[in-house]
Amino acid sequence: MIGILGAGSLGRLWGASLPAGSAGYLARPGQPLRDNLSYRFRPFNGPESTVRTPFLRAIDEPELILVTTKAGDTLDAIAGIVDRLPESTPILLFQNGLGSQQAVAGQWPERPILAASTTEGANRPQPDLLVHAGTGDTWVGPMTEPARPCLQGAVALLQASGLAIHPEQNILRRLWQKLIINAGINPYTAILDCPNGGILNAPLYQDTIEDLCQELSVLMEAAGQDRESPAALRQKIEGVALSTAGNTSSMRADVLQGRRTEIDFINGYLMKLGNDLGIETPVNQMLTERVQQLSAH
Ligand code: NAD
Ligand code: KPL
Repeated sequence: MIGILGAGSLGRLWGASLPAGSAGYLARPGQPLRDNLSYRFRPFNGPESTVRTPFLRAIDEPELILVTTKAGDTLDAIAGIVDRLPESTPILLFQNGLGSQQAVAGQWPERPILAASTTEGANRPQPDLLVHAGTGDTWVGPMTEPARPCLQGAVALLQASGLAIHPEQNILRRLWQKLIINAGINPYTAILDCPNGGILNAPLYQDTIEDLCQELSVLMEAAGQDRESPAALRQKIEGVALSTAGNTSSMRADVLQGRRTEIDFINGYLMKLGNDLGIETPVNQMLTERVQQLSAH
């Protein structure tokens, strides 16, 4: 049985995609016990159906935990359930950005902590409706030493979902690549209140993207990642902005719905890294502060 911590969009996508009976949600400590969670599922292709996924009982011993909370909730969410898990149970983190993964690995270095980078897209236009809005790929890799021997087993369990899952020894590299894209698209969409493609002609974007990519390039190299030129990073950011031109980014969606954004784990993470390494990051700082002003922080 796979345990899912965080029954939001991504957690429900896993609940709907894994074979019936192979996954269940972990209740928050103190949450009244329910038998199951029932919701409508609109797959990427095919007809809508109703999914009913159980809540795990105290006696259930999940063989893998998927953590699908927002980055800012992740440490507390795991702290709430970790004592009931054997030390050998792999914990797989699905958060966007960086910072939360290192915090969890640093808190529980003796546990098998894995991280995923996924380009699957799921959202909930209504509380009881889960939409699989975009199919993609999911890479899974180790964040702590004890996770290395668990990688293939975790990937095999997730492959039963039919989604495209791949093992990745260097998961930090994947997370950095996604971070670059999110840092170059998400805050602009939130500040400008526009879909991803709408940022490209906006003066705010055009006036700052070159300096942002310069900061990203220096930070990546200082963090031990392969050096990529500012022009190459800009090309990647604009390629994704164009290929997802009509999409509402997760950060814009959070602002529109009055939810806390993940800015502290995207441009905020980069700003903090710059502070720690003595690298100036004025554009990351400006974007972080402007998004923080828009949402509940
Ligand atoms: P979401 O807000 O829809 O879901 C998070 C869920 O976690 C919520 O239901 C919330 O109530 C629950 N939660 C919070 N604290 C908890 C706790 N202590 N115990 C149990 N549950 C708790 O967010 P999401 O869109 O599912 O995204 C989750 C993470 O996955 C984010 O970091 C996001 O960036 C990343 N991600 C999401 C998608 C996507 O398509 N939705 C794609 C890639 C990455
Ligand atoms: O990952 C995304 C997000 O919205 O968080 C992008 C790539 C910007 C697609 O919308």
